[in-house]
Amino acid sequence: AGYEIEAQSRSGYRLRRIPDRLYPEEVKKNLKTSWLGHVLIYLEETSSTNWIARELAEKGCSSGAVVVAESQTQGRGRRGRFWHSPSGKGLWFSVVLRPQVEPFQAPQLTLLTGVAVAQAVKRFTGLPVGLKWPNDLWVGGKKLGGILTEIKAEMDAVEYVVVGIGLNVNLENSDFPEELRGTATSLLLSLNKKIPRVALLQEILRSLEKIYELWQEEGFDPVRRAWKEASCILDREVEIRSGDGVYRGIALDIDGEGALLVRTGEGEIRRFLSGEVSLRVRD
Ligand code: BT5
Repeated sequence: AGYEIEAQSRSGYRLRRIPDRLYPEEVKKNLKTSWLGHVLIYLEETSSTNWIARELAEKGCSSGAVVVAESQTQGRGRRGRFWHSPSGKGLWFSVVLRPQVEPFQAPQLTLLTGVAVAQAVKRFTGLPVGLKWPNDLWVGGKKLGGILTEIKAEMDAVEYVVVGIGLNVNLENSDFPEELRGTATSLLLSLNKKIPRVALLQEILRSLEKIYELWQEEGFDPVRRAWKEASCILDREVEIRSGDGVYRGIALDIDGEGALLVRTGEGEIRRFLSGEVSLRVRD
């Protein structure tokens, strides 16, 4: 399994090297969460951890079950886009949650997860991560990670949510396909050093559990405040594609439900529940 053990007659054994793998035994050791990640499925390679998490949820797994993979062959972004997930280089994982909320509140989980990941990365590496509404993690104008939230719900109650997190940790430039090299980055590229993935994953799971509990107890308000602090789009000029329209304006705020408010013209403020935001660079 990649553990290097030295044996010496009469003196015993010495563990010389722990492999850079997200083995559940390693992740669960000193995890220090109350429930998140206590059920943890590890896969060397899978299609998409979101798919596996969904299957688990359908079978009735408890809230907080986590699926991690070293690599994904069909990692997904939103609207069927791909997520590049090379082996052993990133954190590609999904969490099953069963929040007591109505379906319209579920998108708040994307924002909440962004806050959890940004805070964990900051604590662990010192690197400030910017949040771009609704699901992007940014560093230095490039994409460090993304979140894909999928829900199953009745009209008035959520059955489960699968939150998929992709974070580029130890990818070198050559680990990215040509078309992503100009727009994507990793912690390794930003910090110039390799980051231990097990410890970072533990930090993220602890952070996510804490902020999720806060959200369930106190609602979206404290999450909204934390999100605004980490946002990299507020007060900036943005272009947003939503439905079949493209709008330009200043990103003003997110409201009490997590929708983005953009001032698109004199006195006109538009509210977006979904969309693609890009920052406009003035020349
Ligand atoms: C996202 O979608 O950013 C959500 C990504 C979620 C990935 C996780 S990994 C674990 C779980 N299992 C899955 O199958 N998915 C989740 P979106 O905003 O639609 O961005 C997708 C776009 O980001 C693509 O069209 C590419 O341009 C770009 N992209 C793809 N892979 C990337 C990478 N590794 N780093 C940076 N950008 C990437």
